[in-house]
Amino acid sequence: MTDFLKHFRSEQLEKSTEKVMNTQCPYCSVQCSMELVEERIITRKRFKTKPNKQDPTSQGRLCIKGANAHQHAINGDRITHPLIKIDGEFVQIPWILAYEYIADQIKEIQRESGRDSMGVYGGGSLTNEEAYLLGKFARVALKTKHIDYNGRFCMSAAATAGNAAFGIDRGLTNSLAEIPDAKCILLVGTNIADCQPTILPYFRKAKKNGAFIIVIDPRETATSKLADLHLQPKPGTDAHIANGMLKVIMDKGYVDKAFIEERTNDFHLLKEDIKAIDLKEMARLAGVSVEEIEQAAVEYGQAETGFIFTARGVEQHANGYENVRQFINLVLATGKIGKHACGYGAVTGQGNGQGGREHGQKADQLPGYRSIENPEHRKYISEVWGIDEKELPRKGVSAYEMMEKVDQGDITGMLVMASNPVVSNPNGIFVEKALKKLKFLVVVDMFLSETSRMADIILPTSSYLEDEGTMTNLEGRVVLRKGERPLPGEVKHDWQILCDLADLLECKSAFNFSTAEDIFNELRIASKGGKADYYGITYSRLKEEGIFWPCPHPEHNGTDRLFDQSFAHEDEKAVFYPLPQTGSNERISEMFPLYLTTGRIMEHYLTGVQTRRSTELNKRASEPLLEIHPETANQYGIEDGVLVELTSERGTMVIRSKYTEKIRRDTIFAPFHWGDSQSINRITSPTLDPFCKMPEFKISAVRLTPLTEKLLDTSNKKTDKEKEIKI
Ligand SMILES: Nc1nc2c(c(=O)[nH]1)N[C@H]1C(S)=C(S)[C@@H](COP(=O)(O)OP(=O)(O)OC[C@H]3O[C@@H](n4cnc5c(=O)[nH]c(N)nc54)[C@H](O)[C@@H]3O)O[C@H]1N2
Ligand SMILES: Nc1nc2c(c(=O)[nH]1)N[C@H]1C(S)=C(S)[C@@H](COP(=O)(O)OP(=O)(O)OC[C@H]3O[C@@H](n4cnc5c(=O)[nH]c(N)nc54)[C@H](O)[C@@H]3O)O[C@H]1N2
Ligand code: SF4
Ligand SMILES: [Mo]
Repeated sequence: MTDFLKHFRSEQLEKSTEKVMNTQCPYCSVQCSMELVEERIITRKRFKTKPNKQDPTSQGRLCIKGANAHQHAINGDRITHPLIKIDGEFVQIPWILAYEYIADQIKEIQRESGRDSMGVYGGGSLTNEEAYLLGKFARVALKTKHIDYNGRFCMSAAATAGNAAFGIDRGLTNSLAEIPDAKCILLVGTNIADCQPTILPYFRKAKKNGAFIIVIDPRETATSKLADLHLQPKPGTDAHIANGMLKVIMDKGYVDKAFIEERTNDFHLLKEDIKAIDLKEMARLAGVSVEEIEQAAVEYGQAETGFIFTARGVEQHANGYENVRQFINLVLATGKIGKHACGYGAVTGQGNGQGGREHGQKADQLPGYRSIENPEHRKYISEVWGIDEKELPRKGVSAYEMMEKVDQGDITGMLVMASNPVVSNPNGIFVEKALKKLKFLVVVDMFLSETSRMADIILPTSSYLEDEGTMTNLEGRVVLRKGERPLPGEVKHDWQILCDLADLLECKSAFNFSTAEDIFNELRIASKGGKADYYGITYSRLKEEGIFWPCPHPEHNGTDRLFDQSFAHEDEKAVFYPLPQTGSNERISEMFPLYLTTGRIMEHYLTGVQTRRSTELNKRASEPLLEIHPETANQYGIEDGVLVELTSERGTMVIRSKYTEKIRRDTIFAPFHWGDSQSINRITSPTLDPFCKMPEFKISAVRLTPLTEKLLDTSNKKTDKEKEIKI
């Protein structure tokens, strides 16, 4: 380097500035905290992330998504001004005009067709404060019963099962710190290595300490590499495995009779039925061997301590609720709960998937996990909100059912905040068509997503770097997210937008908040005495460690392990569930001969609106890939790496094939992180679980056509006659 260049370089470095922001990854439920260092060298900016070693959950780890999360927040695609659609084009509009237009539209729609003609659709990325405020906005400012959120597709099966079995829905019953001491761990339909990568070391440690790890997943995954035993069932058959395991556990005498007697109800309802089931039949239905079920049962049954974890692989089914209940039956029958290194966990998905499902975004719910149909709960919340109880709407319908109501013309206006329903709902083609029928759609987002681009108005919101608030991680630990970056352009926080709109809807006094902390202080009171009691948590208490709810008063240390002494039902007992009654309607047939299951890859997050805008992540995975066994592919004339059309009864989508021997021959797998013709939800089934309204994302009957062949064969006629093959 010449002296001149050396001199220039050192001057340049002198002129560089550094800004350090404390933050948390916006993506999954681990909520890994970090420092983001912004270096400015003359006009160039450079970002570096440093994981926070003091983080009690991530213990100083970050995954590839967290390390690159800022790339979407600083992306030039960010919407920084309100936009209104005029003649099909978005143009900037001042906030005040946008607000006035929205308020006028809402008033007109509600005058014309009643209060419930407005729908509100929320998301699990919102902070607790915003999720709480969105629920209040729907009930108090819009006075509509129609509110639900994307968590319906995420945690609803486990949430409903947890409430019914234990009387409370907190994803993990214990803190992660107890995992390394467990002697047997069942991971059912959960791919932690790709979906919550920074907590995988807890499981590795358990294995090192001698734990026997069982994975149940139709695919070999990065998680199943940890397994001592991997069962690869047909999608949708988990309940058969759980029931088979319970039979073995009962036959071999591993049941904890004292625990069942003292701490549970209804064991008698399933005892005889389980005795009568045929293990061979369970194995046949699930597509695994009797020996595998036996070994899993013996290992779990005889272990001194143990955990069962379930996630969307078990839950996103038409019988997802029952699936979860069958696994909880195993936990209860062996008494492995309420003590050290023993428990159950529904592995929460979204950043605030846990908190987002506690404070009133759900159709039937009020803050603190109160019920909107319970007279005492209604009275309490009406008082907190300063309204007449009679004014408080009753329960509405679930997320996908709202789309049906849009289609039927019962809902004609909608506010979407923090979701991309066109890509994440099942039966996506129908959903897109339905949303086109809306008279008015307003979307609050950071980007032009597949949904926001359909809006009449888009309001620009803050990213995780800018938005302060609390998040509740997968452990049930409430943590404080700092919003240290200044708001770009004219962007506002979600909560500010709700307060401003409420003002124009003549509800100013109920939405008179000037900070996120003000909202949290109201949430504390609204949740007081509820199941998800946050009353004892304050911003000043939320330092590095966070606090586990329930935390009923400011001197309380929070509750890291649940059910030590009692369950949360009135009689303090947990409840068994009888044999399952329901199942999937999806049948493979001559026309649709394969099972499709869907899920995630490490590099992308949900519908990809954020991660597809991260250069680094997009470089690593730029299109969806269909995982298919080479033998299956050969059968349908599909080469490796070619475009394939996937078709179900609902529609078609296009995807590139990727050979893998890690999947069952009767099953194919696709991620759902892409939109438009690459959206897998164009073909998924809208059948909902009757208990919790979870769609069956994890099973669709489909057929494959190589795209070139299809282009050549224009007739492509298949008979409508389907030969049913029972699952
Ligand atoms: N990289 C990444 N991480 C994420 C997310 C993301 O989009 N990307 N999203 C977050 C969110 S919101 C969520 S909900 C979680 C989801 O976390 P997970 O539930 O772990 O993720 P999935 O990939 O949906 O499904 C898990 C596994 O279920 C298997 N599976 C499919 N069908 C069945 C079945 O019938 N039975 C059984 N036993 N297994 C089956 C799939 O093969 C898959 O490996 O991840 C969170 N973390
Ligand atoms: N086939 C199939 N479909 C699935 C699943 C599956 O496994 N298979 N999983 C389901 C699950 S578990 C989930 S959780 C859903 C998720 O589905 P979606 O709700 O559609 O999730 P996202 O892609 O996170 O959409 C979030 C949108 O909100 C924006 N956003 C992010 N943060 C904020 C914020 O703080 N405020 C506002 N206003 N906007 C924000 C993002 O830019 C993005 O456009 O998908 C479900 N759909
Ligand atoms: S995606 Fe999840 S595991 Fe990865 S850094 Fe973010 S919060 Fe942590
Ligand atoms: Mo989720």
